[in-house]
Amino acid sequence: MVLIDLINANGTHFSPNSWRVRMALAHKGLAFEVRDIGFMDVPSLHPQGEKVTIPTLVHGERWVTDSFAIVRYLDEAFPNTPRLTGTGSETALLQFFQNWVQTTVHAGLARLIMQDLHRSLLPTDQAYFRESRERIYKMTIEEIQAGREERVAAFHKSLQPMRQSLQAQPFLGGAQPSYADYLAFGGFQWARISSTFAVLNADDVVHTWFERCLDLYGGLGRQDAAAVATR
Ligand SMILES: N[C@@H](CCC(=O)N[C@@H](CS)C(=O)NCC(=O)O)C(=O)O
Repeated sequence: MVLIDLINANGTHFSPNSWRVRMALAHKGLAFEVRDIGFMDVPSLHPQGEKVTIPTLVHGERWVTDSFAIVRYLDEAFPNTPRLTGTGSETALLQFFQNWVQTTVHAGLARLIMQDLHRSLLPTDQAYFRESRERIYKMTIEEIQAGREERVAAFHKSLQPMRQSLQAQPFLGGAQPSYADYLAFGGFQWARISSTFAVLNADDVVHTWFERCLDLYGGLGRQDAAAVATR
């Protein structure tokens, strides 16, 4: 299996949606290779010209794009490994949580790290990234991030649903990590790799949970992020 993943100028994997899949593969104990690309490579990736996004998993002849589709595929293709999606209603609830992660965690973090993220990208990706994000946000990359010191408290407040769960249990999944943990982890890992801005307070249970997630699977998250320290 080959995971196609984005790298930044350090050669570090930063994509939040790819981190979900990396953690899912580790949870299942599945080995994989990685093909490193930049944003500019995405449109020409698929041999028959089909539209793909990152992450994309290639398993033999099979191309699976979209992180949730990849995790469902892994559950089907490797039925003897620990499952991450469940019955119909469990999977629907996970998708609801993914929606919350996108609209609250990713959207909140984006406004705290956007300029740092832009600066961390491959030089060949920066013009495309600026143009596409400025079109979405209808403001400059600099304006997206501006005022973050004043806005970070509102972001912390928005995490209250996670905080309440994590005050009662070590993982969103309970005693053990689940795909819900990897969904939220991806966002915080994206911020950690792309920026030195403290998006969480050290005394926040969400911070403690994130550190716990970084320790999973032999410190998988810390290994890939090690390049940040040498930036
Ligand atoms: N729903 C998809 C979203 C994937 C996605 O948007 N990936 C981003 C990178 S994290 C991408 O491919 N962007 C291409 C671009 O912006 O040109 C998933 O969960 O995998």
